[in-house]
Amino acid sequence: MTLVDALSVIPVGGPSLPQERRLVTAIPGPKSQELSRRKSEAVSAGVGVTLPAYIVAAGGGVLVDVDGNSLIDLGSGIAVTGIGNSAPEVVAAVAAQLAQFTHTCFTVTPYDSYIEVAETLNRITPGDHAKRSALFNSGAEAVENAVKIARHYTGKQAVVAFDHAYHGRTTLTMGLTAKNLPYKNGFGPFAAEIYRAPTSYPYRDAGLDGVGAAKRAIAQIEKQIGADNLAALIIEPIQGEGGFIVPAPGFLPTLVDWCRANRVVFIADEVQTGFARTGDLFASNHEGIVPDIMVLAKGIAGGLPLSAVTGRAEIMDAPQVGGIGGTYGGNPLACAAALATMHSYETENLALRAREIGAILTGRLNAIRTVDKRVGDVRGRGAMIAIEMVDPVTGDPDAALTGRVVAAAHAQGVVLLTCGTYGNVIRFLPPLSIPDDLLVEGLQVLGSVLAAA
Ligand code: PLZ
Repeated sequence: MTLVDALSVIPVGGPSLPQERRLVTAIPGPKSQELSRRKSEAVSAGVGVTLPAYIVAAGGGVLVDVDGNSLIDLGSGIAVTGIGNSAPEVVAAVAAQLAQFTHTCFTVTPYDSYIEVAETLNRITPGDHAKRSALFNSGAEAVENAVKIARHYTGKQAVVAFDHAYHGRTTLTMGLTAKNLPYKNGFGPFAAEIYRAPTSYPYRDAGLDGVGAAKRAIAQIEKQIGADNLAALIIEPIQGEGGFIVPAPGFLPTLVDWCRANRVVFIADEVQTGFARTGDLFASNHEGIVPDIMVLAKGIAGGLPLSAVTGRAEIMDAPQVGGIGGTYGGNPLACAAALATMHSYETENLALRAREIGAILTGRLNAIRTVDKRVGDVRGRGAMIAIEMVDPVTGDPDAALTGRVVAAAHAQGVVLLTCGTYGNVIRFLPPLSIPDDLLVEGLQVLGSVLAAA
């Protein structure tokens, strides 16, 4: 068999894939380029692509493309495949469910796996009060439902989101999301009764501590909205798309206390931070906060589309029967995947693995920062770490440098993502199944492309 023949045999995904970076063509290779041409003819131009290498198999810490290149995965499909792509326990659980039934609609004729997912979420999320959960498909859909439930429970309408927030792309969630391009531009009008408050951004907030930042936000909310009109405050415990912004200590607990004193529902959007990613099962645990409602998605089901709203029983039970639902929410395949995934998070101590990955990331990235002042900040928790690229003299965001570095890393076979309101943050979200040596190799590539940029 020639090399070309060997590469034309599509490998099976999962952790048994060779855990190596292997470049056999330029990135993207000829087959990917042909698919990009078909994409532009067939797919809406509004659907963008970060790295146009078309994938045929993935697992452990690699993505294998149609040209036979093996790329180092430092993105997990945006923080989704925490337990790895095609993790064997997920494959087995979904295959077993696939042979039984694929769909009934839980709100027509139900099945037990939906209940078991809800029971698991109620048990593992912060707080030992009575809880209820409801299941949906996407993060945005879950955010929408969290807001609907909070409004119904409080009888109030206003919702506060924060600077640098990201909560989705639907009409309600676009309004909650802060950044105009690419998410909102031209898609208005946005939903009513959404207000924005200042956040805590320690790198750019010099001198303002967490309690001070919370007081600033609360003063603005009280002046401009009034707690009597406010149903909910929604916040990501670490802001994801906005730039991996970890708020100063005291910020989140002060907001939670104010919400509780004012009958405002505190919603933690843990869509990106959830499920072991930050080195704890949930980022709220690092802050010692107990949200009234948590919104969960991404890492919950090993790559299958599932999202959840979990919250205090009295809040979650407020809507009328039939008021919450949807055709696919809590699909049986996604529930089977979620049960296998959540079982692994608990029994394999993947939070510890996230902390180990975090130690490698922060150690190497801080070493780069000490010699390259264009790396202004290294921040994040666990396997959710980012660097903020700046002009070393003025401290201004440097989006152009960020773009050059990431493009060069892609060409070297390392899947890296950016984020940040100013487009100047490079984020690291490796699958927790990545071997150490592959992670280190990815960081070495980053170091060399940065030095050359
Ligand atoms: N809340 C905190 O991070 C999704 C967006 C990718 P959906 N983030 C990735 C993109 O460019 O569309 C996200 C999030 C937080 C909500 C969402 C929305 O989750 O599953 O993409 O709807």
